[in-house]
Amino acid sequence: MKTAVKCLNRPSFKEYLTVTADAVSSALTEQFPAHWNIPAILRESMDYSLTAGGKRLRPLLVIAAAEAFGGSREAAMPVACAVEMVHTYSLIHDDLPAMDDDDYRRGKMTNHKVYGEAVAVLAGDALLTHAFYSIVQAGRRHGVSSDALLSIVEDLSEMSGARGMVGGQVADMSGEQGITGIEELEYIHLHKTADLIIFSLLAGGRIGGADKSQLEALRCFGQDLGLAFQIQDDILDLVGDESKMGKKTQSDVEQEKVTYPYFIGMDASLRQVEELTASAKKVIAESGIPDSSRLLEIADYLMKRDH
Ligand code: GRG
Repeated sequence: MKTAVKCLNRPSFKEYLTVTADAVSSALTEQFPAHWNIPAILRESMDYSLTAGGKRLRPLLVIAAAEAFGGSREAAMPVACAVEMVHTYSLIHDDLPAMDDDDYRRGKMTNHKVYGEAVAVLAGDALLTHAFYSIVQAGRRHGVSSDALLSIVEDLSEMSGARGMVGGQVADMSGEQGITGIEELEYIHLHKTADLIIFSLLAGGRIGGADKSQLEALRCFGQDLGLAFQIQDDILDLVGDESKMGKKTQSDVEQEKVTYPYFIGMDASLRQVEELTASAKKVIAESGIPDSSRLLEIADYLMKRDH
């Protein structure tokens, strides 16, 4: 009888997640070397949010996509750090009184509650700006081609800017006065959330040497995964609120933030997450990517996440 041959050298997915997240956290601490002359409060404020306990999902996607094509994680790391810095800036700004006015994030005081609004704005600005410096280091230190770097810079400018995450955030804020339908909600999710996920996959693919059709597959994978991630986030928010305040009635849900569960209900939202994840996995499985196993595992992990 044949027995399955277990690859002894291949870390489990859980180990892969932990080791990768730790490596990203450690690389992030090296982004602003001690000998750089930076005002202490700015350094502290950036560091506070960079080390506040994020899941490092976007860096993980950069690294897993690069490795899927045989690219090295060392070469991918500066870009992985770049996307985490953009993500961190967006969270700092999102929490400000002018936007969501939140006091806590990831169980800790928000950046502006600790350092004041002005420093929080500037820490966000500095993280966004430094992301582009970090991308360039992938070329300077690890030989990533200028061609790949140009496309990565172009993608990040587009996907984090007016046509991307910032556009999605503005649509979300305007939409709070009344989102007209699920298409508008999809626009918000696609840009506010999915674009940075798509960016991460494309950047990893470019570092690993993906061809045009493989990049397209990564884009579709990222889009489905990004939407699924945001719907799951909406679901987790609602479930979290329910566990704090008891089960909500349909009318409670209707008076709240306009989300997928608001439009289509909880069961249909859960089904949507499953369908989008299945469609994301299908596109990757059929793409001819040399080793897509980690990407597929990430899709399953995100669908089952509880925070
Ligand atoms: C201020 C320009 C600007 C944009 C803000 C990211 C964002 C856009 C707003 C945060 C609010 C929110 C719920 C956004 C949707 C994206 C999302 C689910 C972010 C949280 O990402 P995780 O779960 O966060 O990866 P961690 O804490 O793990 O890093």
